[in-house]
Amino acid sequence: MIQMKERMEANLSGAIKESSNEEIFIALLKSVKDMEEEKPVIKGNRKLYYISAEFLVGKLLSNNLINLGVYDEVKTLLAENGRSIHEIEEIEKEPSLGNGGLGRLAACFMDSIATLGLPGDGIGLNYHFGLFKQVFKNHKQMEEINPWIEKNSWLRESGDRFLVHYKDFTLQSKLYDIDVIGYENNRNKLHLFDVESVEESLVKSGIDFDKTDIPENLTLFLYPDDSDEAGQLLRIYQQYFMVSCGAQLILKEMDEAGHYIQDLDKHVVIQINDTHPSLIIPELIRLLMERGVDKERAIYLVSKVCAYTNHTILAEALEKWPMSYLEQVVPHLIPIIETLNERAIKSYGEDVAIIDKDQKVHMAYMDIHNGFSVNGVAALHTKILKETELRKFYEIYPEKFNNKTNGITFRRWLLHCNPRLSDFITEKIGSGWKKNACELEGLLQYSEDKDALSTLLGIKEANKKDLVTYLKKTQDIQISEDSIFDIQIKRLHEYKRQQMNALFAIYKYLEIKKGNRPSTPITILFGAKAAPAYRIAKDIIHLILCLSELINNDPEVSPYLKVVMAENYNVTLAEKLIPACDISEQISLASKEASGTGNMKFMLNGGITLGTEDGANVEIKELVGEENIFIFGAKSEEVIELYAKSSYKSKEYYEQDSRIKTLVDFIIDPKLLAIGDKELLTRLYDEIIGKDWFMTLLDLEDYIRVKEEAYEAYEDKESWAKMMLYNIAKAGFFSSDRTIEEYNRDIWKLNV
Ligand code: GFP
Repeated sequence: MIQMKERMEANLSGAIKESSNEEIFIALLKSVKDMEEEKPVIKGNRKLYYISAEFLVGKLLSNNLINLGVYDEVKTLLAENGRSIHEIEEIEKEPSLGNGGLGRLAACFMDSIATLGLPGDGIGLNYHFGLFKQVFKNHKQMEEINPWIEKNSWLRESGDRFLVHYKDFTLQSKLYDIDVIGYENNRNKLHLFDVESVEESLVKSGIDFDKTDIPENLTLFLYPDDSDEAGQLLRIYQQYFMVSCGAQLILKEMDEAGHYIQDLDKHVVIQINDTHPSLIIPELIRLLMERGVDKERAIYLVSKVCAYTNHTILAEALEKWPMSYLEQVVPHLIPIIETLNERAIKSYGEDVAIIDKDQKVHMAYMDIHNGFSVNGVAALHTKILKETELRKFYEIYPEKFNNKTNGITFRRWLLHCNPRLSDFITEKIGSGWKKNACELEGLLQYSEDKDALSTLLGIKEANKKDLVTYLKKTQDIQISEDSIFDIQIKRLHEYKRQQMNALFAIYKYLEIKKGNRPSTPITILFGAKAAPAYRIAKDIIHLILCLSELINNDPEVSPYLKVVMAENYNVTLAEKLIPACDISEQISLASKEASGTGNMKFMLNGGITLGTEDGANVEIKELVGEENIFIFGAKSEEVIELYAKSSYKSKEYYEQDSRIKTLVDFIIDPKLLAIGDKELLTRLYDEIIGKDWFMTLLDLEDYIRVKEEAYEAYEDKESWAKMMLYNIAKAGFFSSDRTIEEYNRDIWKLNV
């Protein structure tokens, strides 16, 4: 095998010592791409296509070096030449091809699929500016473009080009591939489709652009604003482009492998990740018919090939496209969708129609009727789908429903992001856990070992120090490494309840003002982007930033409490925050967070969960036991009932609990109004008292109580370290390798 040293020499014009970080990065990129190309592509008689609007892959250099087994070699080579791998890593731009958990899950899955040696490619879009870049101005979120594609990147141009027909024009696709290397295994591909005519200069100020110029704007952004008709049409154009290219690629690969089209169901399985790719169902039927397959048979084949993953029960996130919009964009799909709808009604009645009375197409319903598997992403979520949200469908197709609790790749979320902890684990229990995550349980034998526990605390301290330095250097944020790091990082959404954490910050601020100082200072850290058109979410960010300004500049309070919101939260930042976390905030309203995956990342890195009984928190609790997690709040059955009876009135909580009133009133306290925007703060205040759709005030008191308990527990370092150890040892279940094994065993059936 060619050594990295030789590869680097071949790709660098000068010596490593004398080269710039950029030059070294490019040489490494080229060397790694060469190594990847030398790896065989994983093959099999049956292949998976994981189709998703998002693939939040994160930076790829270290990940790929680890999976290729050369990370240490490169690190040493660079160190011998006086260079640091971490500085080189900084050069890489993070592709922002995802919004949150959904996209990051897809990236973890790609890693595990290749690691397990399964033939499975990703299909998505090559957004030039990805999701927007978040900047804070006047304590508000502003959006800017987030370009990431450079001359030298991980993208490889593939020769494949397909024609995509719309009502008024045709576009030709251009395909880029990114290699996905399994850990000590071979190679799959992530296929990202693009269109040559895209014009980046179309974006004028911020992230505004002409939404009607489809050939020029199609792959500019992930999730362009769809608060108006033009935005919704653009999303349909994007989705159709992705699925049509994907379907054409699948059929091309069938041909190349010499398979008969009639045997599609033997050789292909398509996992539809959320509803954005659902149009692949009618498109694939159409393409099969174009090739002479009879309509009934085409519908049959597609229904044996497609499987659907649901990631949310929030009504607004379950896509429903008006027929009239589909007619404007893809009229050739209409007869097929109508046929699917008629068949569903004929067999099972109007109740489960795909097209509703308002002439809207329910994408999830189309998936359920015309796919062979429907899965939720955590035990509780799947239960809710079966019993409540999709009950009618579960009654018709009980055999289709199954649960696949999410997972995360330990390569990125431990080996790469927390080398100290990863080395500690290997030293204690050997390296088998890297391939078989359940071996982490071996750590439990150290639960009474004072040395091991104090080493664990030392690792956390060192990671906290690193984070302090990083935040200071990159964002000029000053926090104390001696404080409790209490972290909430995730998409900004009312159901995730960052606003409840902000109300806690107000409570703590007022307590300290009264002289009730915490034994250990507290740092409450947030990281979150709000969708540009999501007004309340942006108001919550505004509140947090105003609180941060007030609290951090108050000399009476700031030695004991800091509130910080890191700008432009992304995968790179998560990799720094997670290893340094003491308390992991997982405080969604029970029943609303399908799973969560941040909760798993924190647990694996020794963060202790403070959470509701929601999503995968429930499974974390079962694994670690009540004594190693802080649980609070209403349970999902209670919440579901409150919604069913419309009986939750936030105003009653506000009026009847004087502490709640004080905290909510503080949102419009003159001190905050002097910092922030009166209109925005008042709007949020009114929203919480008048609506509070995700029941913040229902759980606020219990949240304060249990969070105080967690802070108190932190004071006993040894028992805290034991909790950390327990959490790490029990995290093996959440390896995405386990999740993918289950998908393969129950749904994909590859290599059998
Ligand atoms: C969504 C759900 C999460 C879930 C992920 C992956 O992510 O509960 O863990 O999908 O299944 F909401 P976000 O939209 O929160 O990013």
